[in-house]
Amino acid sequence: MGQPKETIRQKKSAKTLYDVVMNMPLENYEKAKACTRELLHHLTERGYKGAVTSMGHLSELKEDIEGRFRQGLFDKEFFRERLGWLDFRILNGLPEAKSIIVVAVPSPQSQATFNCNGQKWALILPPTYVAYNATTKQTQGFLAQILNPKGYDVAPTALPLKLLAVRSGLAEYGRNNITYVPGMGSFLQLVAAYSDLPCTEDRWREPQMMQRCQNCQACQKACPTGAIATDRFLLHAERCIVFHNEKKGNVPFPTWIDPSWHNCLEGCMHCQRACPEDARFMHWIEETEEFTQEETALLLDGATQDQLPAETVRKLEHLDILNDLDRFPRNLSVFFKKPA
Ligand code: B12
Ligand code: SF4
Ligand code: SF4
Repeated sequence: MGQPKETIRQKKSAKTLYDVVMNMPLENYEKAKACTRELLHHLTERGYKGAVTSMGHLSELKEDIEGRFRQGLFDKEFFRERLGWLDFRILNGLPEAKSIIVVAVPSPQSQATFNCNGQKWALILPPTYVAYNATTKQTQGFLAQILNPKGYDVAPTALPLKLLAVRSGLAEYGRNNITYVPGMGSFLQLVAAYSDLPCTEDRWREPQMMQRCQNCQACQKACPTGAIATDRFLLHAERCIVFHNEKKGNVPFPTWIDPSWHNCLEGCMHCQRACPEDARFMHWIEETEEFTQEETALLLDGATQDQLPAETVRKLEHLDILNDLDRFPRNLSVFFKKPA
């Protein structure tokens, strides 16, 4: 009581929020605040969840990843192949960006059934695999549709989305290193965009693990490769099946991967299937296709797009796996060699 307003603000708030409040005419601040509220409301109406954080935190995201790199915590091949493209500069314009918007979009599993040797093999494609790029574009378009009429713009990012979502207050980490949003489990795709919408309510925080994980190791026990290790929280990503079954088709699986560990056409669901937070989403399968004995044989043989019947191409397009044809001989053969 009785303290000058400025001192109170300085004490309570993160410097970035303070900067926003102090450097902006009050009416602009109120406009941004109302606009953020409206944006979050529109996202909720669509079944999404979102958070807006200040651009001031970009350097912390960068340092988090680069710091771990300097400490030698990433396998070199994994880092080069999977994280080398991260970029903490604002890409594609919007030099006036003031915030980063991160959105969780609910995402189901899909299923491809293959007929081989008189048996059916129903293989899952995990959440996010179908329409990944389309979901990103549509969500960024949706943000633009809401913000453009208010005079704000959006631009794409190339950021580590889980870290961003957790630190922005939208999600929490599971022990399996996947992020969870209340009401969505881990069945979600993360999408982010830079915006010149000022951040008026920053919930930036240290990385959080779900409370539920404190007394649970179900994912760790279910992971056959030891990727979810006991020696540290950070995933041993080079041990994750997903890292290997998403590689180009001419790269064979390492010999230490037991064929019985494979459980998806691409990706892996062992640690999500074991997770009590995901139990109620496990039967959520949307897009499905079945491939005949002849189609399966062609895919196993490594047929290219122009060697496939139009109907097969349609099915593959529907499941968004037409560009992954080169992986099929490797990824499928492990199942057909296993006992059903
Ligand atoms: C590279 C990558 C992979 C790699 C590496 C995964 C990994 N865990 O890093 C591989 C190919 C293995 C992979 C697999 C999968 N992926 Co992927 N992948 C990515 C990508 C491109 C980058 C992820 C990344 O930033 N990794 C770098 C590490 C360092 O970041 P991090 O995992 O957040 O690690 C932080 C924590 O460990 C934390 N930390 C460290 N110590 C401690 C201690 C405590 C106590 C706490 C709380 C935190 C903490 O600090 C680290 C950051 O420095 C993102 C897309 C994107 N643009 O971000 C998708 C993304 C992460 N993938 C996604 C999915 C769906 C998957 C799979 C679930 C798919 C599947 N079912 O097959 C699996 C999950 C495997 C797993 N258990 O993590 C989704 C995740 C959605 C969600 N619900 O979280 C993303 C976000 C794509 C998207 N747009 O939605 N993926
Ligand atoms: S996705 Fe599979 S291999 Fe990767 S951490 Fe989870 S259970 Fe382990
Ligand atoms: S299985 Fe258990 S420890 Fe693993 S993410 Fe789910 S709640 Fe957390």
